[in-house]
Amino acid sequence: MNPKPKKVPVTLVTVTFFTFFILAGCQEKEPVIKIGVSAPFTGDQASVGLTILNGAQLAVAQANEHGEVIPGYKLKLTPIDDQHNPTQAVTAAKKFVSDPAVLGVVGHLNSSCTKPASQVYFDGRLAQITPASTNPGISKQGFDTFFRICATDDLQGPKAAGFAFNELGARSVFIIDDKTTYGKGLADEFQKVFESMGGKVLGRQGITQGDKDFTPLLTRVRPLAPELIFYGGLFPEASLLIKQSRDLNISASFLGGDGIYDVTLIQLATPAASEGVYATMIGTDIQSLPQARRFVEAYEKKFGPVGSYSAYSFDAANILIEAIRSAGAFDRERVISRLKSGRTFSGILGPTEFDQDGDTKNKIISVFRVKNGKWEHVRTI
Ligand code: ABU
Repeated sequence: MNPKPKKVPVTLVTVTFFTFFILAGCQEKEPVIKIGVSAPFTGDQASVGLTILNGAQLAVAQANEHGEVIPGYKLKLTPIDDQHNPTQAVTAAKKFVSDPAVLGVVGHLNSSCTKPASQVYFDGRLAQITPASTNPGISKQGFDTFFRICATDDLQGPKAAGFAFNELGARSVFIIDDKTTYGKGLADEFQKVFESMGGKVLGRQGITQGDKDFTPLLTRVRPLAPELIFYGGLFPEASLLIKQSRDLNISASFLGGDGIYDVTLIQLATPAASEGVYATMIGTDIQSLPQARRFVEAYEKKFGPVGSYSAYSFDAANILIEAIRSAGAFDRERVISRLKSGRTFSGILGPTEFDQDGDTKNKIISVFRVKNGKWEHVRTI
């Protein structure tokens, strides 16, 4: 009798690899595949971080209602709070990478978190789609695991400068930023273009996230009488800057980026102080998109009003779900290659196609303004 042929090592490796992944999915009560989601879910940025969690949650719930993404497995969303802390974001990324049932991640919010975490995802061969981190440098690191479905600050900053100069008629500005990857980067892009147009920068000051009293800074700004204050940073500090500048009777217009575009800004600054504040946003007005109507209805029913990044997170999760479905197996590398394939994903933001760096080719910047205590879409710029 002929001896059984020995299996070659590569087969053993393959079998072990797939067994490992299949068992990973079976360790739960029911077999699952997971999508991770990470952003600040607690702390002062939670109101925006939760828009990311909720958007992804809706996408996963709808996918499970429509059937199995991979036959035999239920899709599960696994959230980890990064507390907008880069160290926590790296810890979250390591947890996702070390769980073989995780096939993709939606996250993070802050560019200062997304950037260091992207190295972990790259090393762990796990696809990451950020719905909100806009620093352009993140996608220039050569990581084929990184994807982004929003426009970046090398577009947002210049567009904001053009809007300030041409449409607000501002010729002088005082620039404040929060010294983060996002805030400083956006302010740099704004300053470069505003100056190149002939605008005058009367001063620039960095602040620290978590600071509460900006009165000493604003007291120095007041005698300079800038026509505009531009802020690179997020809404918790922006709301205090706005309130405290109005309390000091500073009448300069106030403009910031997508990081200040949140209803919480109006609540914290008060509707009276925030009236007339402008923010650029990395996309269009979701409420105006016919293809987003069902999403808006379903989201509002489940979570209340649609927030800053709800739609971006919903689309990011759906793109991952579609990539997992078409990969057809428990295979991170196949999910990455589906995302890299150049195909068009259709979502509520419209068609999304990723370029060679993983950035969306959808590059839209809008302006919103606070009017009667609400953010109102001014127009796409
Ligand atoms: N894009 C605004 C907030 C997130 C970030 O890029 O840091």
